[in-house]
Amino acid sequence: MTRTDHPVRLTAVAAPDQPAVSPDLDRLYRGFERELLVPLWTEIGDLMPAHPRSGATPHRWEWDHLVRLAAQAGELVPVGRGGERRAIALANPGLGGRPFATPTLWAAIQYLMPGEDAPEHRHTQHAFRFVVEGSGVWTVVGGDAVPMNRGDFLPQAGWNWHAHHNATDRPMAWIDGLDIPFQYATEAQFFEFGRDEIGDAERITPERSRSERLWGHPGLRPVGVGELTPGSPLLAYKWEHTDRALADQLAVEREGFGGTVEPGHAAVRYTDPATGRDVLPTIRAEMHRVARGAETAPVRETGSSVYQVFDGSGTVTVGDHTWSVSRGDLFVVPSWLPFSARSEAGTTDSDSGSLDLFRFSDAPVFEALQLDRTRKDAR
Ligand code: 1HN
Repeated sequence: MTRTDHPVRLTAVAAPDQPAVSPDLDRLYRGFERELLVPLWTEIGDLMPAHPRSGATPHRWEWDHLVRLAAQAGELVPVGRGGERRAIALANPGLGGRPFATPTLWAAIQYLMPGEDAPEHRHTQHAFRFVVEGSGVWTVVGGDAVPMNRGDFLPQAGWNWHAHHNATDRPMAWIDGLDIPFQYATEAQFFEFGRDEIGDAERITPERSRSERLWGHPGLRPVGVGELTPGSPLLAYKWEHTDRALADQLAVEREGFGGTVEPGHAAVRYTDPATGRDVLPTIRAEMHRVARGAETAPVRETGSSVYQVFDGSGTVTVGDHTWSVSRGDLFVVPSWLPFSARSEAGTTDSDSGSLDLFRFSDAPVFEALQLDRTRKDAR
C-alpha cells in the first residue's frame, strides 16, 4: 500500500493539550502510521466527548414531496425479487449519504401499486409499518394477513416471514421503520428469501388478523397460546384504540386527576401484550397528542428518534432548528438535542387543534445497556 492511501494519517498540531511539534514528533507519527497505531492524545476529544455529539443532523422531510416521488417510483420501478420493496429511505444529511435516518434507525416511505405484491422474505432486522393515510394493503406475517389502515401501527419482529399485497385498485403509501443501521453496526444480520408467490389462502383480505383476534383484547391473555417468539404477538394496533386512549387521558387530566406527561400533553407507548415491554427488542414506538394551544417542555435524551406528524399542525424545535409541520411530515431528533413541540390552533371548527405525533426511537437498546439519560431543560 502506498503512503497516500495509508489508513492511518497523523498530523502533529500545535495545541495546548498536544506535544510540541518537532521533526522528532513527526518521525514518531510516521512510525505510528507504518505500524497502524493511533495514540489516544490525538483522539480523546472525539472518542470521549463530555456529552453526546451526534453525527446526525436535525432534519425534516415534507410528506407531499415524499409521496410525489414515491408515486413516480410506482410508475417507473417494478417491485420484485432482488429489490424486494419499493421503499425509499430518509438519508440524514449528517450521515454521509447512507440510507440512515439516524445512526441507529432506518425510516422509509413504501409504495405499492394496485394489485401489486411485495415478495416474501425474512431478516433479523426488527421492523414496523405505520399508516398516515390510505388503506388497501394487507401485510402477511407468518401466513397471517393483517389489514393496514390510517393510524394503525404494525410491528413486525425480526425473522418473521412477511410479504405485502395491495388488493385494491388504489396505490398505497406508508412508512417503514427498522433497526437497520444498528444491526449494520453489530454485523449480526441474516436475510432469507421466502416463496416467490404467497399462497392464495393467504391472499385474503380479512378485517381482523388471527393475531388481533387472539391478542387484541385489553388485559386478556389467551391462555392456550404456548411459546412466543421475541417481539409483540399483536401484529396491529388500531387507530381507534390509540385515539380513544389519548382522548381519555386528556379528559382525565381536565377532570383534575393527572395521567398526562405534562399539561396538555398525552402520550401512549405501544407495548407487547404478553410482557408489557416495548413492542420490539430494539425499537420503542409511541403516539403523542399535544392539545390545542399546548407546548411541551424541551427534553434531551440519549439515543435518537424519528417523528411523523399523524394529524394537526404545529411547530417543532430540535436543537437550533424550528419547523412548521403538518400531516405526514417526518423529522429526526438526534441524541441529546433538546426537542419541544407546540400545537397550532385548528383552522376549522371541526378541527380539534391538537397535534398528533407518532414517534419511534432506539430507547430499548439504550435502556438495556444502561446508557439511557433524560434531561428536562428550563424553558
Ligand atoms: C423490508 O423488508 C421492508 O418488509 C421495508 O416492507 C423496508 C428496508 C430494507 C430491507 C428490508 C418490508 C426494508 C425492508
